[in-house]
Amino acid sequence: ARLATDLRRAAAGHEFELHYQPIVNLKTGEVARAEALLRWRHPERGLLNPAEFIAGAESSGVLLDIGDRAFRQAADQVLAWQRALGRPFQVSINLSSAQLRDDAHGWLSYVESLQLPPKSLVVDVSEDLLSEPAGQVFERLGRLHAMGMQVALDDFGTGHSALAQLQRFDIDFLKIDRSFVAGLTGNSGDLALCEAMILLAHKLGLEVVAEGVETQAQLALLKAAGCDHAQGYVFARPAPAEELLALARQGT
Ligand code: G
Ligand code: G
Ligand code: NA
Repeated sequence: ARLATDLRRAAAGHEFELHYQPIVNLKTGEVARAEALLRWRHPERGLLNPAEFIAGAESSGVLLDIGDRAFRQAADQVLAWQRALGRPFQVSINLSSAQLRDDAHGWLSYVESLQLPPKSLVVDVSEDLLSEPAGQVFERLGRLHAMGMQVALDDFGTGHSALAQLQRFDIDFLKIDRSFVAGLTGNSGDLALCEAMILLAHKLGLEVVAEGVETQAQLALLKAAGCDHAQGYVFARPAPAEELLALARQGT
């Protein structure tokens, strides 16, 4: 209850901000997209990562409000960057399954009102989405696509989804969970799993983003396996919007 009260106060007081991590196109080296990640600038505890508040925000229902504000902010940001860069740029933003289902807070209508250029936004949803009743999810993904947005399946390989569900839903990107990337250079079989996920995704017409890439050795293995995009500390940590713009200008 204390956390819920804190979170509501924080949302109203604009204590939440978005940091952005570049997503690098491994074929061209270009930074043409970034992932928006929520941070809580707590008055006493400093800058907090989602791990420290998302679960509490979700269970207390406050995440619908916080996530909605974050979504609007990311949509405004992508427009500003496209104007500053004079070229297409894409921002991906995380949505909880509850947010995707519930548009009571109006994030979808807000984005519609902006009339963003196609492919300005990617919605990152968890693999658990695939176990939801198909009708509702179809309808929602259809509306996102009709607006020109794309959809990425986050943390792929860690959930409980049946592979059969993958081809039933209209998804554009598959994001390989960083736990597989972390094991790439060991003997764990993670290299085989990454290669198989990339092959599967490509067969289904999806592009692949590897998450949590920390070393040049991991990067080289992913490139050799045909991975399309990567993000991680090897390129940059999540950082405030100004830093992302500088990276997007210079490429990598
Ligand atoms: O930044 P960090 O790696 O700690 O983020 C971890 C997770 O927090 C993300 O994978 C995502 O599930 C969640 N998250 C981050 N930003 C947002 C956001 O803006 N909205 C929602 N709903 N979840 C977010
Ligand atoms: O679940 P999601 O993919 O949104 O998680 C992103 C989280 O991972 C963020 O909290 C971000 O700060 C963190 N992150 C980003 N790049 C790296 C990385 O290269 N290594 C590790 N360990 N974490 C990363
Ligand atoms: Na994500």
